[in-house]
Amino acid sequence: MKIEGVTLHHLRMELQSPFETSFGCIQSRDCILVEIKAEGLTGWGECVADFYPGYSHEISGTAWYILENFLIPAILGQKVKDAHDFQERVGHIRGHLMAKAGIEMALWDLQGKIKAKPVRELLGGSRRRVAVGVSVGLQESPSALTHTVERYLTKGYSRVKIKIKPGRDVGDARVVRRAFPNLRLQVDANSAYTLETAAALLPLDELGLLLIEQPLAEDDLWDHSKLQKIFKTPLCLDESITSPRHARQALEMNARQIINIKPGRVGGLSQGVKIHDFCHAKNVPVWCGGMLETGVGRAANLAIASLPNFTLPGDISATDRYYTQDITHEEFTLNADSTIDVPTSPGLGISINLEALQRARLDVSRH
Ligand code: OSB
Ligand code: MG
Repeated sequence: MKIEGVTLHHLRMELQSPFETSFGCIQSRDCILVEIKAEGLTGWGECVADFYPGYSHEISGTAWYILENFLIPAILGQKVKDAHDFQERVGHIRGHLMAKAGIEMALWDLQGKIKAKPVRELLGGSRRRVAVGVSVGLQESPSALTHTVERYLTKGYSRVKIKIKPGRDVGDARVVRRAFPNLRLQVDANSAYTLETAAALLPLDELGLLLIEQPLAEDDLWDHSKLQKIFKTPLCLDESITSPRHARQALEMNARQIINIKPGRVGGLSQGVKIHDFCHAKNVPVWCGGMLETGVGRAANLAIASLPNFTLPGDISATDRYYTQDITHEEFTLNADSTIDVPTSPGLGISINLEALQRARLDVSRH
């Protein structure tokens, strides 16, 4: 497809309630929407880099710079065959995986529209609906946490992840476990511990958790492999897996037993599929993480989560868990069995609410 134009939209979206993790509390969420024109069609992608470098060093500001100065020039006015062709063109640009993923997602959307097929099918996914859960931020008190979890259970979520940090870990998890003995429960530390301080988490092993997500540093595999030796509960890596190579090395050194795949974090859907395929061959389950995406990124997450080895529920919640006004016309809703339907229309299967987009927009740049 010949790339005729690329427009970047820098959005700041108000969350429906504050989201607190070990790296801070956010009330609004940045993203960059990438709009690409080719063959008379428009494709949309979402770059999930946020304003503040708490989850990742990559932020909306750096992604904007890299998109404008390096990634857009690598495709504008040129014929790009597909995602793999795109990855080859930008292979010499180190890092900036979220920026790359934003463009790649728009190319998938375009390709689906050109071929009149949903992205799910292009990626090789088969499921029509995907099992999902909800990620619950740190709350004011253990009783507020129980209350919030209960509210989500009432809505129909059957798997809950709670955020933890030093001093708010075993106690919080115990309270939730006591209130909901059969709940599929997991915790996410977002790199808040060291090998030494993580010993405080050992009592979690008695709570029947599905997994413990990313206890140690974002660039660490080795200490996770040491930590896994002393935990019965599977460790799951999020921040530490930024490429198929990291996924392979983590598996080889037993640094995890489960992998969280976020297309944005690993440089695009194509890279997510590679990690999925590799883990599938090794019998290591994966699940789809979330970055508080808009409807655009959520549609892409649903598409990839329809692949067969996504056997654990994803952090892909209904639209109303995130935003009172999303920028897609489509709203994602939770089915009674804690699943969300995968879009079936061509491409990502979403359309943009331009008014809502303009209201959330801080900056726009047309190429
Ligand atoms: O660590 O999984 C994480 C949100 C932003 C950044 C990092 C994470 C998260 C979440 C929310 O846990 C997942 C979602 O529902 O999108
Ligand atoms: Mg995480």
